[in-house]
This record gives sequence, structure tokens and C-alpha cells, in this order.
Amino acid sequence: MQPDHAFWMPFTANRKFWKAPRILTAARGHYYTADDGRQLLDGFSGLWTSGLGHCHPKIVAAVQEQVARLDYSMGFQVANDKALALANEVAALAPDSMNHVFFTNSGSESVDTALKIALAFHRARGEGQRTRLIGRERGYHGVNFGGMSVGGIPANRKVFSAALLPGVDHLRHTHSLADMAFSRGQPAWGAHLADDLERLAALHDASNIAAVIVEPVAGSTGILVPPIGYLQRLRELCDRFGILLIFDEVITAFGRIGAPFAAERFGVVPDLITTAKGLTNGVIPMGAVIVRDAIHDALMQGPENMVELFHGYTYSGHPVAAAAGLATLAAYREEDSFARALALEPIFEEVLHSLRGEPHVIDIRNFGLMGAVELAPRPDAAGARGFEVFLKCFEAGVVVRNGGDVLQFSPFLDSTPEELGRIIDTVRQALRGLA
Ligand code: PXG
Ligand code: PLP
Repeated sequence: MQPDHAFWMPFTANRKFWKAPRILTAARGHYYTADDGRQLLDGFSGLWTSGLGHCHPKIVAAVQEQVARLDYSMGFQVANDKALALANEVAALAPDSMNHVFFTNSGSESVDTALKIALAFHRARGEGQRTRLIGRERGYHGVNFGGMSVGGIPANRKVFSAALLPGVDHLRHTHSLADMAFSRGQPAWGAHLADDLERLAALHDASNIAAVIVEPVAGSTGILVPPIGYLQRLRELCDRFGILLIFDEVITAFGRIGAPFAAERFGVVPDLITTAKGLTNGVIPMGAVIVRDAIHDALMQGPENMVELFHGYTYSGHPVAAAAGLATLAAYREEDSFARALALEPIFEEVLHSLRGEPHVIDIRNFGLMGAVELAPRPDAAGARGFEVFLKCFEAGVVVRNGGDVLQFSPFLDSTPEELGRIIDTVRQALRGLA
């Protein structure tokens, strides 16, 4: 039997979806084409992935060229030219002391890789008791067992509760409607929330904690911007306690907040940075973990013929993905994408905050080209309003995303003010027609 739709959709209400499927068949620049021929303005840059726009000609050409030149190369004990070139370029873009790059295929894999490197580092230094991992409430670090365990999204954890990693704890999240609703950019209130690490360090004893992982700007949970001074405080506490600090920059890296990395934008250098998405503009799946020299160097010991880190993926450093990455980084440079995104930030902020006062809007948050509009949940139907806005916008030819009742925006790094206006006006109309 040939099934109608064998495709089990990720993070989707499958049964509802197949009653009225939304299917895309092509894309170019800032628009998707749907299977009914409609053009849709993409207000989410893929899934935070595609800041340069879809089917960027230089990335397409690089992939086409590479797939016909070296389609795959064994990645263990053998390297390919594109992967090593990309690693060097990523390291050059990263903070000065971070010159080592481990490739993965996704954000989830980057997170699990970073957690494993943190544990291996402490053990190699004779502090093998440092095994505890600290995440943060409302954090999203992907769906693999490590990332899910340090993650703080209740729905993602609930069913797998008994299988979560042991020895994990969470900092308080940084959101408070009462103290920061409608902040523009970084909230003034909340730096003290970083001190929650002192509580966990006292409870577990700091000497048992390996690493803290946070998103510099929390994305998936509905965009929580770090309070002024919060990340600096977290860095100071990690230094004081000998705990590694991991920035999960799967969303924030590569221009999304007007800089190559959040580490640069906020002036806080972590010990490891996890990336994916914008590394290849979403064209070929690829992630990377960027590692501080001291961590890498501590692991380069023992007999020289021995594998130093028993970790890696079949597709780590895939040559076609690496070619896409090289073309993507070249395009960011040639188009001055990070500076453009930074220049667009105040315009985006203005347009986004024009939704203040529209029906059901209880908060608006923004940083870089990340924006969120939070709606009051309909009594007895949390998430319904957000999903209805998503549907209405999709019907009106604009793709936005809802995480429950939080509408999320991730415009292209080279968006025009007119496009931003159209996205937000489409949302405005949807809100005005909403029960
Ligand atoms: N860390 C962070 C900070 C992420 O945002 C991941 C890890 C996992 O990456 P992969 O490539 O394994 O999906 C992510 C992914 C949303 C949304 O609606 C965000 C993500 C994925 C799906 C939806 O904001 N981020
Ligand atoms: N499962 C089996 C049976 C495998 O042989 C491998 C890799 O060789 C994996 C899982 C892991 O796959 P990957 O390296 O693509 O993550």
C-alpha cells in the first residue's frame, strides 16, 4: 500500500496538519513558493537559519561545484580541504582565544558535543568529579538527551522525564512581565538573577559543577533578552567557581544580533560556543562547536597515537556542508550582513513595538533581528491565539512563527523597511480579527 503521507512531521500537530497541509515547493530570496503557486514572504528566515535569503546564488553554486568534486570523505583519521578551511574561518571570526572547531550536523549535536567536551576537559585536568551540568529554565538546547536534560522547556521534557541525565540543575529564567514588559532591547531589571548560580554552587558544591549552558538571548522559548549586566555577572561567577561557560549560539551567531557572535555583541567571552543554522545559511545541515584554546590544549595529551576525544559523527566536517559554510561566510563578508543587521535593528524595533496596544498583546521583546510579541492566552486554550495568528498570516502570504502564544520574528539580515512593515501589518490585521 502506498500511504498518503508517511511523513511524520517534527514539532507539528500531525493530524490537524494533514487536514489542510501547508506545502512549500520552491524558494528564492525573501519568498517561498507554495504548492498552489502562492508567493509567501518569509518573516522567519527559514527557521532562524537563512539570514542571507533563500537559494543564495553563491551558496547554490558552491554546493553544486562541491558535490561533483568531493561528495563525501571519510571524516575519521582523514580530513578534507573544505572542512579545514571552514574551521580556520570560523575560528578567525570567533573571540581571540577560541581557535578550535569541532563540526556536527545540527544544533542538538553541537550542544551534546559541547557538554561532552566540558566533562572530558575537567577529567583531563584531574577534576573528574566536576560532572554536574547547569542549564536554565525555559532554555532550549535541542532534543538529544544531553540538550533536553539541560533544557528547560517543560513540554519537551515531560514524556522523557525518567530518562533525563542525572546530575543536572537549572538556573532561574530571566523573565518577569511585571518588571520588564515592553522593554526595548535589554531590560534594565534582572542582572541579579545570575546570582542564582551562587545558590546552585552552594547546594551542589561548586567543585562538582562542570559547566553552565545558556542561550545569550533565549530564542525558542519566546525571545528572552538578557538583562543588562546579567551575562557579565554569570561569567564572573563561572570564573570564581572554575565552571565552564557555554553560550548556545545556534540562533544568535552569524549576524542574527548584528555581530558574528553574541559573545562579541555583549562583550562576554564564554569557554565554548555552539552553533548551527546560520553557519551554512541553512542550505546544508551543519553545526560547529568553537572551543577555547586552553580547553582544547588540555585534551591534547597522552600517547600521540591515541584518539584524544572519543566523539564524532559520520558527517562531521562533511565537504558539501563545509563548502556551503565557506560560501555563506564569504557572502556575510561581501554583503556586510552583520553591520546591515545592526543598522536595521532600530527600524525593526520601532515597527515591532507599533503592535503595542493591539488586541491581546501583553509584551513585546526584541534584540538584534530577533523579535517576539506575546499574547494573552485564551482562557482554557493556551497557544490557540498564537496558532491562529500564524494561520491567518500564512493565508495572507506571510510566514511568521508562533511558540504557543508568543509570535516570533526573525527577518532576513538584508530586509527592507517595507518588508518589515508588511510582516507586522499582516500580524496587526490578524490580531484585530482574533477572538
Ligand atoms: N540550541 C538552540 C539555542 C536552538 O535554538 C538548537 C539548540 C537545536 O538545533 P537543531 O539544529 O538540532 O534543531 C536550537 C534550535 C523555534 C525553534 O521555534 C528553534 C529551534 C529549533 C526549532 C524551532 O524558535 N532552535
Ligand atoms: N547507529 C549505527 C548502527 C551506526 O553505525 C552509526 C554510525 O556509524 C550511528 C548510529 C551514528 O551515526 P552518525 O555518525 O551519522 O551520527
